[in-house]
Amino acid sequence: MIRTDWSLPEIHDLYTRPLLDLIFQAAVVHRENKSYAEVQVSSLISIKTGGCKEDCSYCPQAARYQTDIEVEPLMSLERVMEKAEAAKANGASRLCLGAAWREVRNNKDFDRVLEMVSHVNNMGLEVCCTLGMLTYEQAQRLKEAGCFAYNHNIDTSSENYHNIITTRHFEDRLHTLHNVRKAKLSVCTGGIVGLGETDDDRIKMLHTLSTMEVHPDSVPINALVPVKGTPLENNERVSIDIMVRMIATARILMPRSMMRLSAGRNEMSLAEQALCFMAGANSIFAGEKLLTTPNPDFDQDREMFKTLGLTPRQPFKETNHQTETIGEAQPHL
Ligand code: SAM
Ligand code: DTB
Ligand code: SF4
Repeated sequence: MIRTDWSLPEIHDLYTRPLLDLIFQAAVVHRENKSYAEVQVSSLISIKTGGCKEDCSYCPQAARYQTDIEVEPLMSLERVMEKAEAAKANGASRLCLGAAWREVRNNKDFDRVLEMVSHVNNMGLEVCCTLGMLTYEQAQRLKEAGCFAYNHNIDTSSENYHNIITTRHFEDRLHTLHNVRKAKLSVCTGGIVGLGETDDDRIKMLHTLSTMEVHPDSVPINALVPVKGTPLENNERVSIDIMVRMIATARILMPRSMMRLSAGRNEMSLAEQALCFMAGANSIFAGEKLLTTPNPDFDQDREMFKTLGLTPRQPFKETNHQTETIGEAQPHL
């Protein structure tokens, strides 16, 4: 049964259960889905890198921090297609186009992004975009161009938000997510652990996600990748049990959503990742780079899939969504 009325004490009780009990409970929920051994392989392309106006304290692409990132203009369509072909050849079924923008503007750059979306969709890949804040009209234009999903993370609890980002509000994120849902794009939203948040913040973030009117279709759980020059550069790595608790609790709360084991895999052993898959993760970002930081390469992940008996999920496959939108977005071939 899908519930959107979870209470904070209920989520607290799940999140604080003895770890192995929690993993077992989440694994039982996960195995009710007959495709539990299928993992979505999504690849990222940073189509516009660095120079962002926002002050997200984890992000190497914020213009105000001195990081080693080279600021680059919007990538050409040709370059995006080359990278998309390579990702497809390596078994990716979804391609996520990321831009270091505060918000989308109705200009030539957005027109070029729409072209990229349309071309990548025509290759038979699910296209996801993450371009910052979006109006309803812009979300509709993305949908019409063939975009499948939109990623827009809430990152942390509403209470902790202002400690991490001051140039926009938690409600701005919710507003964009509302526009995305209304335009019938698949909703991808999650957060980061390791920002210096408390367990309470993590529980509140899970509460926000699991009490949305409709659960997000996919939920990325990122572990902070600390980058030199950002305010969080010296944050300590959170221990693996936090990552596992987040994924397991999210799996129980949102049984039909894709749980993406996102940033931070480069620092995780195979055994640690295996625990995350056991706890209900069924999606990863693959390819040697996330947006600007290193990630395990395709070969490493192929090896991991072989060892753990996982298989890559095909694009545009029906999921047990609460919404009707997902099966509809077929590639315009
Ligand atoms: N600019 C757009 C936005 O903020 O929505 C899209 C790109 S932004 C880099 C996408 C997401 O990446 C952020 O919301 C955050 O959750 C995640 N992220 C960024 N830097 C990260 C880091 N150093 N470690 C982990 N996750 C990170
Ligand atoms: C998400 O939740 N994680 C991805 C994707 N959505 C866009 C980004 C992770 C970025 C990690 C830092 C970097 O590589 O710049
Ligand atoms: Fe800009 Fe997105 Fe990075 Fe924030 S997370 S600084 S909005 S690129």
